[in-house]
Amino acid sequence: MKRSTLSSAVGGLCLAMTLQMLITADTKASSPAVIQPAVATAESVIKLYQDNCASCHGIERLGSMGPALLPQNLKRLRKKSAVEVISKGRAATQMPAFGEKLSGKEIQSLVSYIYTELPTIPTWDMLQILASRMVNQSSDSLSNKPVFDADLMNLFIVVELGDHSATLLNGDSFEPIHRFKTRFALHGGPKYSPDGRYVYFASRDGWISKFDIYNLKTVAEVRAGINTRNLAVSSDGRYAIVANYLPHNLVVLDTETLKPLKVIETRGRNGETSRVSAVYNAPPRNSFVAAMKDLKEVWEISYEDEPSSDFSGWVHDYRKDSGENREIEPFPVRSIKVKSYLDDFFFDQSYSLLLGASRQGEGIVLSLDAGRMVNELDIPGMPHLGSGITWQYQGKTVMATPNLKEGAVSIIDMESWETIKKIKTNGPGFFMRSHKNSPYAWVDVFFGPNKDQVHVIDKASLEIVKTLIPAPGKNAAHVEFTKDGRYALLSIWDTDGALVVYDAESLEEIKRLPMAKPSGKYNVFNKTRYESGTSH
Ligand code: DHE
Repeated sequence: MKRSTLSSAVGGLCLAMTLQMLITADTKASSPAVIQPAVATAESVIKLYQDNCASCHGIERLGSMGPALLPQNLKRLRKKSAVEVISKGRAATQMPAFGEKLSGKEIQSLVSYIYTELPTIPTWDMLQILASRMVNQSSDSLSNKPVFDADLMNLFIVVELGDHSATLLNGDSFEPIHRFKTRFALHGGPKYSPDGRYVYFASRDGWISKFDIYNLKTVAEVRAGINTRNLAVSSDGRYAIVANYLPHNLVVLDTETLKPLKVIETRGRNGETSRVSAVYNAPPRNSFVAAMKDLKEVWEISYEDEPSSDFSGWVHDYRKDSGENREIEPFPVRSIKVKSYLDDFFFDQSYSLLLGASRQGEGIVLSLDAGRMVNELDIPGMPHLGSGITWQYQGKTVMATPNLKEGAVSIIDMESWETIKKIKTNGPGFFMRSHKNSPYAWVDVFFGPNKDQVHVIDKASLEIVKTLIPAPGKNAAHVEFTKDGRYALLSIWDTDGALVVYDAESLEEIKRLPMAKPSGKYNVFNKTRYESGTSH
């Protein structure tokens, strides 16, 4: 298999020219090499793919709104299951069912097609990342004061998927301050700098955008991957890390310039590479923690200037020299073995425990300090731990997580790890939220006939006390609270949608703002303070 790299293309250029090329934004370099389909593939399959799959999975199968469809990204999906996914759709994703539209033979041929290697493995290396970088405005020419008047800690960014935009919202008046274009198909929560001035977005096709809230401008962008999961920002605000499905790597960026500092290939102890399920910042540890989709390993990546000795056995030792006096490179990796693949995870509030699960529901409690599993997590179905939250219940800390397959919210005691209660809901849910000042936790019913419902759970009695239907027939989902927890903001997830503001105590509607398929909303205070009721 031939590898195409930009570095070989520029191999003949002198260093000065190369550097110039890297500094200048090169839009051509912002797309991975165009891949020609394998000669042996029948034209009809290609047409079938282009007509039915390409709009979400990319013309070249490199992923866009949907994941890349290449053998190296489909390792955990048997061909038989792939037939099922195409025929019946995939739970908890935007993947529709094609069983009615395509014949069995057509589905089979599509499956063979997506498991066929591309003639050239696309690369997206350090040089390509650097060459994709665009700086729209230097920070020297921008004001250090906001160009609007508002409580800077009570601002929200609301992502609108309908027309690939975002709105900066005043969290006191609930008036939009500014609406701007984003990259195509953002996914995962945008992440703020610790002071809340900048917000970083990741799109599914790898673009990272830095938006200056004070000046209402996208100041820099870089394409960090071909098919991206999410990004995290370090506690000191100096670094961002991007988790990719394609290539199989993590990319560390300098947040000031968005220049790539390190590309960490996610190659495990068994020599195989893996997609990254997700990466998060672990504030007290000064590290990023990542779960792997195709490896039974969790990685911790230190961003300390002088990483602790825990990181001296960094993962690349498995492949390289492990001499005792070797210097530790920046962003060293510590790999912890786990018993199952982790598709999703979150932390306890001290960040010493990682609570993770595969989409098949094999849950674990991992001690990051001890570097080993300390308990099992009883969460069958398809838990959505990325949306897990914690609160105090009868003197204990409990965690709660919605389930993408079952109409239930599991409440788990974080000392005994026993399920205290499984609250039955009117269908599987995607997102769960609360706030330390609120007596309630909110969970949506994202899937099924009751997708227009949102349950409000009393955190003291663990009972559903109200079920809201803000827009009958339209998907209602994803809640976020204001800084003080007095108001809860909810999305009507529809092209002709809205953001609905509720009084979080009386549960009465306060305001409704029309929006284009608003998805997530992110409060600066709650996010930068890692509030226990919200995602991190
Ligand atoms: Fe997400 C966050 C994984 C499908 C909307 N989603 C996340 C995160 C992960 C994840 C790991 C946490 C990253 C972060 O915030 O930094 N999502 C997955 C999947 O594995 C899944 C099921 C399949 C997939 O397509 O990748 C999936 N997600 C979806 C959707 O279909 C949603 C509803 C629409 C969309 O945008 O594609 C969706 N995911 C979101 C949103 C967040 C998110 C809005 C941020 C939530 C938050 O409040 O932090």
